[in-house]
Amino acid sequence: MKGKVALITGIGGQDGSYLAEFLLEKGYKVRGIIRRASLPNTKRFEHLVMKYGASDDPNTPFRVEYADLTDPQSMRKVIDKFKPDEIYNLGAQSHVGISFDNAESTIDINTLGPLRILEIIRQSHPHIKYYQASSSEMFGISPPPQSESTTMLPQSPYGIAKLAAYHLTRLYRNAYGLFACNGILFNHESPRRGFNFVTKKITKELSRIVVGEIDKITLGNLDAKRDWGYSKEYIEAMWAILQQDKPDDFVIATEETHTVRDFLKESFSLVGLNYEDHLLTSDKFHRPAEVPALLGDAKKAKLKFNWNPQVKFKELVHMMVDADLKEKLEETGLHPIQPGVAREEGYYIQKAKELLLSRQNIG
Ligand code: NDP
Ligand code: GDR
Repeated sequence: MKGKVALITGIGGQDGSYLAEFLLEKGYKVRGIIRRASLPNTKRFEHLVMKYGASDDPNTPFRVEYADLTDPQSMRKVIDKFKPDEIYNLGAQSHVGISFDNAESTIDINTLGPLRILEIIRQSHPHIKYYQASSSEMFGISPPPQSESTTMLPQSPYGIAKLAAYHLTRLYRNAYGLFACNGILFNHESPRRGFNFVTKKITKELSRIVVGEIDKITLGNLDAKRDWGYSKEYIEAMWAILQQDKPDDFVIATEETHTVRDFLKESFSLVGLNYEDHLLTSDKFHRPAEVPALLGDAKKAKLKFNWNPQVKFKELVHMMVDADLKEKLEETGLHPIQPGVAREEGYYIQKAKELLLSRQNIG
C-alpha cells in the first residue's frame, strides 16, 4: 500500500474520517475534499491535521482541499492534481428525511456528483479504482433479508438518487471497463454519527435527560427496523471491496435487525431509565414514505473477503451512550475533564447511574 494515493469525498463526515485514519495507517497518502461552510466542517479530522500538518508538499501524508461534488471543474482540478489510485466517493446529502425537502439538490449531489467523477475517470484517468457509497435505502419496500440480487424499490429522493448512482457505477464498469464498485452498506453508526440520525439523536438526548437539561425526547416512527453496525468496521469493507481481483458490488451488514424502539429502550435501560417516561412522538419526524424493515444478507462479502463484523446492536448502543455521557458530564462540569486518562467503556454509564440515584435520593 505504501505510496498509494486515495481521494476521499465526504472526508469530513462520519465514514470519511474513519476511512482517512484507516488508510493512513496502511501507508496511503490521503487526500480529501471539503466544501465551503460558514462554520467549521473539519471537526472529525482535526486530529489528523494536528498529527500530519497542513503542508502543500505533494508527499505529505494528509491533505484536504476545497471542492464540491456539484462543481465539475473543482472535481476535475483535484483529481488531475492528486492523481489518486483510488477514489472513495462518500460525499452526499445523506439524510433520508431531509431529501424529501431538498430533493433536487439531493439528486445533484448524490447522482450527478458520482456521474461527474465517473466521467473524469473515463475521460482522463481510467486506471483509478472507484468506490461508490451505495445504500440499503435503495431496497426500500423490498421485504427482508436483502442481498445483492434483491429488487430495489426505493422510497425517498435519497434512495432514488443513490439507486441512479448505483446503476451509473455498474454502467461505467460494464460499458467502459472501469474498476468501479458499489458497497451497498446498511446503516452504520458510531460516536461520530451526525446529530440528526435517530441513533445519535437518542444517545445525545439521553445524555441531556441524565443531567436534567431536558425531560423528553421527541421521535417519529418507532417501528422501523434497521440493521445497525459500527462505522469503523464498515470502512474496512470499503477498502476490501477495492482490493478484489475484479470490480463488483457487495452488501455489507451485520445480519441482525432491531426497531427504533429497541434502540431507545436499550439506551435508556443502560442508565436505569424507562424510555416510556421520557418519550413524545411527533408527525414532524415521520416521513412521507418509509422503509419499514432492513436486514442485510452479507454472504457474498463473507465469502469473498471474510466480512465478519464484531460490533453488534448491544455493543453499539453501549459505545454510543457511553461516549455521549462522557461529553455531557464533562461539558457540564459534573465530571472533571482528565486529559490523558483513558477510562474503560462503561465508566460514564456508571457515573450517570450514580448521578440519577443521588438525584432520586435528594428528591
Ligand atoms: P455524513 O453525512 O456523515 O457525511 C457526508 C459528507 O459528505 C460530509 O462530509 C458532507 O460535508 C459531504 N458532502 C455533502 N455534500 C457535498 C458536496 N456537495 N460536495 C462535497 N462533499 C459533500 O455521511 P456518512 O459518513 O454517514 O456516510 C458516508 C456515505 O455513505 C454517504 O454517501 C451516505 O449517503 C452513504 N451511506 C451511509 C450509511 C450510513 O449508515 N452511515 C449507509 C449507507 C450509505 P459537510 O460536512 O460540508 O456537509
Ligand atoms: P436512515 O437513518 O433513514 O435509515 O438512513 P435515520 O437514523 O435517519 O432513520 C432511521 C429510522 O428511524 C426513524 N426515526 C427517525 N429518524 C430520524 N432521523 N429522526 C427521528 O426523530 C426519528 N424518529 C424515528 C426513521 O423514520 C427511520 O425509519 C441512514 C443514513 O445514514 C443514510 O445515509 C443511509 O444510506 C441509510 O441509513 C442506510
